[in-house]
Amino acid sequence: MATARPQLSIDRLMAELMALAQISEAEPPVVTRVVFGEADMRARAYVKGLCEAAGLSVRHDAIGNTFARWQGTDDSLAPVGTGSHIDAIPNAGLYDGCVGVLGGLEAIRVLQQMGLKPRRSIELVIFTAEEPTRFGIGCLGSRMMVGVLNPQQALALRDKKGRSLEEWRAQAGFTGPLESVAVKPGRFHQFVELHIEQGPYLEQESLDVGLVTHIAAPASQRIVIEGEGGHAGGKLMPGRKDALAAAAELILALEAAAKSTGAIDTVGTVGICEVFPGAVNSIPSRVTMTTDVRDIDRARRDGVLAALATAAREVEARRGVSITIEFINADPPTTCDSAILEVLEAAAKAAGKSYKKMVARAYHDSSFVSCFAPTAMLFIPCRGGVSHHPDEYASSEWIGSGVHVLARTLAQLSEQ
Ligand code: HGY
Ligand code: MN
Ligand code: MN
Repeated sequence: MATARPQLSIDRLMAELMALAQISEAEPPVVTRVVFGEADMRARAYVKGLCEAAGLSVRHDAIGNTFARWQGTDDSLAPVGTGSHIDAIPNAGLYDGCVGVLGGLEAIRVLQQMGLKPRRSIELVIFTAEEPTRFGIGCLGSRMMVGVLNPQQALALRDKKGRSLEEWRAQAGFTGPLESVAVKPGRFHQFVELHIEQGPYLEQESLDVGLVTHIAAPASQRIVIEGEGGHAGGKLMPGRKDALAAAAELILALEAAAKSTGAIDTVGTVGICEVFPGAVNSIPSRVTMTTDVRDIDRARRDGVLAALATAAREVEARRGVSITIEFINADPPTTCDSAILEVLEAAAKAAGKSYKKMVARAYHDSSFVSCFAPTAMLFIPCRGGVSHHPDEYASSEWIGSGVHVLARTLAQLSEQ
């Protein structure tokens, strides 16, 4: 592998990415593909067809995690894994996740075309529901593989209309006990995920790829603020218990706490804020909002959450409202595997690609795979760092570099 130069079919890969992007709940080029919805199911079928055309054997688990396997010569050895997700939040772009799935497939096809006979099988994985859109929690499929989301917790999941995970799963044709999703350590020998950076740094520094050393740790909470409603005109200001005004103070407290850690890696926002009754001339009596706080340092992140809890108690007492804070998730940060990073670095050098080591600020399925297998991530630039938006864009050169380095890395890992 060290000498031969992989011949990517980049035109084929770009055409597949564009074809996948057409499978959307929204008008292309906007991509919306929420787990278990009609578009997600068509997208899964499309990618499965490509994998089968490449001679991979495809199976899925009870939650729809899909495994496309290129059989190695020594079946007694744990496979090498690669992959990502194809679900997409509303109003998204076409590269988030999909570059890792279709780019991973192209890396396998390149190695096949070069005549490699991998010692360890190589498995391409499509994880179910990396995005939190439907059930409010991200990385549903990879979380269940680890067991940090157990079957009982999964059975309690519902979408905004109250439709259960079980109903959605059954409709999607994924059956079997949820207990069967959890995997044992060693399920993969090693795992590498190719993904767009979802940040501006590789492009700004004109670098080909990023070798991810750490993945930031997300925590998400649901906050409900109960005040008192009333007529926006008739009820005078003294004594009002305006739930949205209280929420505004908490949102600013969260932002101040994230900014005050002194570390650029601490981030926080409130992405969802639902106001009840939501009438222009009615004082908000209830607000339900969802926080998203991240850092690569768990203690710093948890310090922000503690500051928010303190602010909530103070606002509650001063405004006479009641505030409940419930965790949705609070995941550990990920340290990527140094041995895999060495292989990635050697592969980048052999491929003549410029690179840097860096932090992943979005979370990824790799955050959870790292709980049961040595894991690392490989980033490619995305224009302006834009992601989770139709303007998301990665050039064929950037994608080609990522696939080239991934192919070399998978070849190396599959021989270990
Ligand atoms: O939110 C995230 O970090 C990921 O893109 N789902
Ligand atoms: Mn995403
Ligand atoms: Mn993603």
